[in-house]
Amino acid sequence: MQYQNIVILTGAGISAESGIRTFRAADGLWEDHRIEDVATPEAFIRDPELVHRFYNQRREHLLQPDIRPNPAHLALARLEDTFPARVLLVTQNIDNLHERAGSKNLIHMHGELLNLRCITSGQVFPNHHSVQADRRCGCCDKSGTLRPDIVWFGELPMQMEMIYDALERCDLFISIGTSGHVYPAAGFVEMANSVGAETMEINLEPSKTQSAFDRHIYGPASSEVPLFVD
Ligand code: BJW
Repeated sequence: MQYQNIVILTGAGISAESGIRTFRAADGLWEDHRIEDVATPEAFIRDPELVHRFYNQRREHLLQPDIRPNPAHLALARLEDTFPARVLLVTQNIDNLHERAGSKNLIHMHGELLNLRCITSGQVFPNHHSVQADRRCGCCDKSGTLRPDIVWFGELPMQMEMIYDALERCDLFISIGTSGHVYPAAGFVEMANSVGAETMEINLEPSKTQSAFDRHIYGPASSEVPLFVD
């Protein structure tokens, strides 16, 4: 393979064919929920019960036995297996389908649905259960301090230093299944372009940032990603 450092960014579109709703489609999550009500730190202060209910429903859905990694997740894990140390996978998704497919060099830049964080200590706890807003925290023994370990609007995404470092060194950047509406992820393609990397978008339709990419593949991720990888 001609590439030494590959950064792959994934978004909700890669998990759509596993049965997880995207955000901005006509049947997407933002059709039923207002961002300001469920995905901001202010919403959590105002109505923690509502925010927990939103994430409880999504957690319960993710843990259904029929929700599994699809051929696109599996193909990315194979790519990493074939070229270890050359592939960094950065996902905006909070599901666990990449790790279940076998990806290891993985950053969840918008957090993880199966983790809770104590707002007092910052400690992160794995959690597969529904959460009530008044649940007592195991570390500080206070109630109301546990929040989903998710990056909401206005909050700093996770592990940004490591991501920027990888982007500065990459020679191939691939964006899969993301609409390009949310920053800073939507700006990664420009960073990759600025260091001379080849850039490619794989998506069902042209994204908001499509003009920034050198190459485009339009179609369902479950067929297009394996075709590209294998
Ligand atoms: C398929 C398919 C199939 C379907 N096959 N494809 C400029 C610079 C920096 C920040 C900003 C800026 N301008 C504004 C901001 C602030 C804000 C922002 O971006 N606002 C915009 C709306 C304008 N950003 C933030 O607040 C972020 N924080 C931040 O900026 O901190 C400051 C800072 C950062 C860095 C350095 C210094 C300072 C935080 C953003 C947090 C996003 N959180 C959410 C919700 C939480 C997680 C959750 O509950 O799940 O994350 S919002 C939601 O959107 C979720 C997603 O991860 C994110 C992206 O959505 P995604 O994945 O693109 O999904 P969709 O639905 O939009 O698109 C799916 C695509 O798939 C479509 O194109 C389909 O066609 C396609 N598709 N089926 C292939 N089968």
